[in-house]
Amino acid sequence: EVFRQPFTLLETDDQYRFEIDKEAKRQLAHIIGNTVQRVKGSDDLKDGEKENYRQPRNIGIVFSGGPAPGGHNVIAGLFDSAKRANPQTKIFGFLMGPDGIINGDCVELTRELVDRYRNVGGFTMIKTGRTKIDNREKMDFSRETCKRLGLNALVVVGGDDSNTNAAFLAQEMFDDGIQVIGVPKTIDGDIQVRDANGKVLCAMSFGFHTAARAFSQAIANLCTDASSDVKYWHVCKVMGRVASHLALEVALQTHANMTLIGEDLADYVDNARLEKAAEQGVVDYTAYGMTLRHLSRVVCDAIMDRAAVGKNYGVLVVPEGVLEFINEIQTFIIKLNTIIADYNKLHDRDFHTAFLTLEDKLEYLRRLVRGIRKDISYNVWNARDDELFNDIPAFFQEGLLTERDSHGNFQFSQVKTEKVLLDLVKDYLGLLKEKGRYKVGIEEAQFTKTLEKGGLDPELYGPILFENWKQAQYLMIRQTIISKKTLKAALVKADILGDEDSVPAPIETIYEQSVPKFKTQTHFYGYDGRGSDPTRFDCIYTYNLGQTVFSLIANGATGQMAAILNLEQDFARWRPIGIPIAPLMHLEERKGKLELVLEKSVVDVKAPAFRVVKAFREKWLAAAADGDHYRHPGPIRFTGSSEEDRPITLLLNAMAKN
Ligand code: FBP
Repeated sequence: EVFRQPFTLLETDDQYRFEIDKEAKRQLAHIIGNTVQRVKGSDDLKDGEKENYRQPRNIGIVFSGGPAPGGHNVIAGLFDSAKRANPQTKIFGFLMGPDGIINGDCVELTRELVDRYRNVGGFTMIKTGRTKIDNREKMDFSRETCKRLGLNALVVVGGDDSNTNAAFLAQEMFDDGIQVIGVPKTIDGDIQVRDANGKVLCAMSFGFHTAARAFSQAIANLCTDASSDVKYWHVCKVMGRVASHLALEVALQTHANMTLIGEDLADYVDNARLEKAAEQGVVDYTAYGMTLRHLSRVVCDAIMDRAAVGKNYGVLVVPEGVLEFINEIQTFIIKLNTIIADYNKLHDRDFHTAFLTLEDKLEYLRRLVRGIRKDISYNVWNARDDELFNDIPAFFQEGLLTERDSHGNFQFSQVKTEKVLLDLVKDYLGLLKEKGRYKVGIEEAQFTKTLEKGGLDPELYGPILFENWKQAQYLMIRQTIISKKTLKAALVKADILGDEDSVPAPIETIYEQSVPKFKTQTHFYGYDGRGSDPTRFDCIYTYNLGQTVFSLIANGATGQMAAILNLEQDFARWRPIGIPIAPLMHLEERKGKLELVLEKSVVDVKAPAFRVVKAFREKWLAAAADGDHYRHPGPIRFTGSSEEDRPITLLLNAMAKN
């Protein structure tokens, strides 16, 4: 509605409050006083204002960070409204992300080019990159580029780190009169903005819905496959560098048997351990949060519960960033970040190029423990760390020692999280199998089928063998059958079989069927969903974001992020706004030191979306003889309305809004 009118204007909305970080006040003085702006439609403007609104402008736009479906429509929305205000306005697209700004590499976007990419996924039109404009030199180059192009405004389409970049650029170019506007992008869905009183300003970044729907379609297909050939556990790692929003949405969309939510694991409290410590008058802080081993046991329990009713298959969803929520891993990451940063500073050399092999890196850590290297961080890594670190598989050690991205983030997408977890699960299941606790009973009907498959007449052999079968099962449970040979020997000993050669065909399969095999297939849902064409929701959302960006620019704003209120409601009720970025920033550990960044939003375990998943957990695990409860959202649809036209987490969490 707002954008149907020929002009827009901004109105301060003073109902929102922010807790402002002292450092943000100091470093972002020009833009820290910004307030929330409502974009209103207007039929007419006063004389001077009209000219101002319609003045020809040069606007640059850049994609920053990972691709997210809908980015091209942000450009289209901006292009259309800018050209409507003045056809002389020029829009420049910076190539390859922030590098394009630093190197002055850009193209002017024509209508023909913009039209070609409307509603198309990816960031293919101008590409993207992860470079951070984080030092004086890069800042100077960027400023020079903007001035050389005569830019009135620069638009940064990106995630939390990119909007952090946008705030610093707005501060830097304030005196040059170059406005900088951010756009909340990321499939991870972790840019969700609320004010200090919990009032929602941005409920969801764009791209999240599409990626979640693409992952859900594929994972629902696996649920169908798993429950058809009933032999695999499909382990699906789902993107989301830190927050588990995508995994949560997938759980709601598919009802997969088990979905881990990192934030929930971090919230875990081992009450028994706390009580035991309290008896001794101490507080055991290790009782807070889940350990990796404990997590593997939780997964094992689920596998065993299903196995107990004959279901040796299932679908497990693991968020990419799950390890970030495991205490011991988080501690490793922080300690290693410090050690690597200290090394780079002290030796003026890069840790990752100085130590090429894993063994070299491990030796460096060992030398810190032995006190041979008195580097700044030698007391950060102690013997206990070394011991725990040596207990984890080499490929994971390697993962923990890989290079951080340019923003100092640990690159979870490079670590085989699912393998780390599965190896522990397999170890533990092996242990339980040995103890005879991981087993499955076979029903008479299933046994009859086995007889038929073996070419034996169930009528004739059934009554005899079924009697014996019970004994065999009993033996297996009691005597911990660990191999087929042992089973046969036990059957011979119990006079169920004459000798090993007279084993009837079905007995061959008894072992196969009664000692469950934990067979897995692993999948990674990430880059594919990022490249998907946007859903109708994301197409409309992003086009409106583009128009909002232009309104903010045309009305002189800077250091603001474009957003839309009421995303959970009908499109007609959406309200475009500008959110001040600086008041959202806080200090966070990056590359071993504290930096001012935009706060990431993780899953709120008290919010309705998670509470629903928690309430249905047991049902979806379906550890009873009746069927599973999978849900099939189907493919992404571009026309018509369907219950999937908005993220379910968005709809549920809106119930607790404001
Ligand atoms: P953005 O935050 O930049 O949108 O990227 C998110 C993401 O899709 C994460 O889920 C994932 O960890 C990361 O990109 C992987 O990208 P890369 O391979 O470039 O690190």
